[in-house]
Amino acid sequence: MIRLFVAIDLPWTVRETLVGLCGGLTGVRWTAPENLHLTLRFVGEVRGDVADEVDCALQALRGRRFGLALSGAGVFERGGHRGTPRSANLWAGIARDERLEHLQAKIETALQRAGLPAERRRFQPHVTLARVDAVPPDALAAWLKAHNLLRTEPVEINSFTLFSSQHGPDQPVYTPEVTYELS
Ligand code: 3AM
Repeated sequence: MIRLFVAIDLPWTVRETLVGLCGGLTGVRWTAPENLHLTLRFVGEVRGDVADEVDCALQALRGRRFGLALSGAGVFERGGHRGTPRSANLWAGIARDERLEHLQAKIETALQRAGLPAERRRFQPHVTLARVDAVPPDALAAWLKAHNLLRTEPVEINSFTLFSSQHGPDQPVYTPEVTYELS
């Protein structure tokens, strides 16, 4: 079995900006610079033959290049009882771009054709900057206020990548398995 996801492997200029945001809070686990990515589709644990089907489907896809610009920051809170989140992620947002949405939709269609169940969650393009463990709400609000005006110039993205993910001692280890060119 192999754990896979489809993502944009971010150019170093974008990573540098993101790394600059990763600080100023305690009680969070910042994403390692090499792990920063924009997830297009989480695939999950699949058998080798399914991974081959996924690769074939992605090879056949014709996607267009697009401009990726960072836009704002936020927090996703998940799960939990009685208003206490089970987990929360801090993220940097991606400016709306039709070609990015189109690419994500094509990937979704291709993977369903390859036999994967449909993704139910709406696509909310973001880069996870940190997992939040225990941050005082005031400190989190101040961090968000300081960063939600973030805006960068678009950088052209000319490929997307199928990554595998393995547990690492501290952070997961993401390995680019196949890169697909955009035209
Ligand atoms: O890009 P982000 O960090 O939001 O949270 C995981 C990460 O997303 C997500 O896939 C990306 C690469 O690991 N992920 C992990 N398990 C997941 C699951 N069971 C998941 N997404 C959906 N369902």
